[in-house]
Amino acid sequence: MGRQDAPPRPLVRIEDAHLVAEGGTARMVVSRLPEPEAVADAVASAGGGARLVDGRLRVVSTPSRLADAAGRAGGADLARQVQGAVTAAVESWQAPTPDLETPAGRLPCSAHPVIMGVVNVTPDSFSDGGAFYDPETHPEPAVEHGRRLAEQGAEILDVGGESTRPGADPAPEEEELRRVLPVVEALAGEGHRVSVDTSKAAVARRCVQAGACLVNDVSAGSLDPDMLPTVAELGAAYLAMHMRGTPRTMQRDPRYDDVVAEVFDFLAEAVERLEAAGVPRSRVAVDPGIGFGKTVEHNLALLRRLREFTSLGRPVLIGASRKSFIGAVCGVEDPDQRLVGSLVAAAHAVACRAAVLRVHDVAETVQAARMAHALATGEWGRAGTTGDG
Ligand code: HH2
Repeated sequence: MGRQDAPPRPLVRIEDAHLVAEGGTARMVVSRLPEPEAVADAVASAGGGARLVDGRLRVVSTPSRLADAAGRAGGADLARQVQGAVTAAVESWQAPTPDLETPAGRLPCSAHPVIMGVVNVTPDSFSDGGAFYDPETHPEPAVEHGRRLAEQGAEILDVGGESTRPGADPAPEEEELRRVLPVVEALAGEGHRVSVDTSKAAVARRCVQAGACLVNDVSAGSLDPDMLPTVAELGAAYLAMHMRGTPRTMQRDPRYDDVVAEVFDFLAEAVERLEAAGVPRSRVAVDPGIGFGKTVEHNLALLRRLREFTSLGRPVLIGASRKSFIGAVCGVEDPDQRLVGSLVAAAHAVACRAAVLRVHDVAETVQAARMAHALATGEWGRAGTTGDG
């Protein structure tokens, strides 16, 4: 049976599971459930609470009671699928973040928050456009900036040659390569862990061949059909981000019925799509895409309910640094002046179990993230070390 014909597996998102001990109760939402009305009725007839919202079943139950209800409504196969999906989601909600496998070794996401330093090699990025890119002196300012961020505690350097700020025009492939390739080569050559921020398969290919270990694709493969097969072939790690439309169009009146549900389902399906293309889950991280086709309210909802994304069982990256929703909330026009708001957002994301923070201000974020992690987990001894990867 081709993949197209395979029935979709239920997707389970845990909303809250404070009560979960062995077999305890969780508040969960199940998408892509066959016959959701029948399952909702079966849950209700067993005395449980169930509600259908946009075809998604919202239920307070235990994994086994929900599986029993699915069995009564849809037979043993559905019961097994639901049991498997719920158990995996509850386990991911409770367990430490899984590490990310990369060709440069394991990125240890479970031990402490990982800081990804932004190395923009663009003339037009929203917060630091042109600061590290001048065709005359290229690539030295960007390489020097990357070195400095690594010294300050960045464990990954994210090199990008195309601005994704709202309304930005795409950079031609040759131009993007001219910007990023020498920077990737130099930083990876010095032993730094490098990711390349690109939506173009050809750029990803050249940069991975030059030593990048992670492809950070804000389009999750939607802008270039060659992207997923290329990543699979190269054996690189991959970061799938949610975006509505393209950078040019994404801020034109974005609307969602339920932004958390829709972004979650998109990322879950992206993980499945990647797996089908030959990129194993162990090499995939996910990102809800703060500011990419979202209003201030959407960004706040995604951040407030960030922990729900741990049900995906993959490391979650957050890129909130200096973004305009921080400017809107705090009344700060200049992106350069949004440090305090950015640090609060970073600390909140860590408390909600974000594994990786993509930031411009590395030294300050290292301190905020260490403190937030220590407060959330009680662990502090190993924060900021590079682990054993
Ligand atoms: N944000 C930007 C760019 N790339 N990648 C991921 N995974 N997540 C993000 O939130 C993200 C990203 C935008 O920030 P910046 O690189 O500073 O600006 P610009 O795109 O204008 O270069």
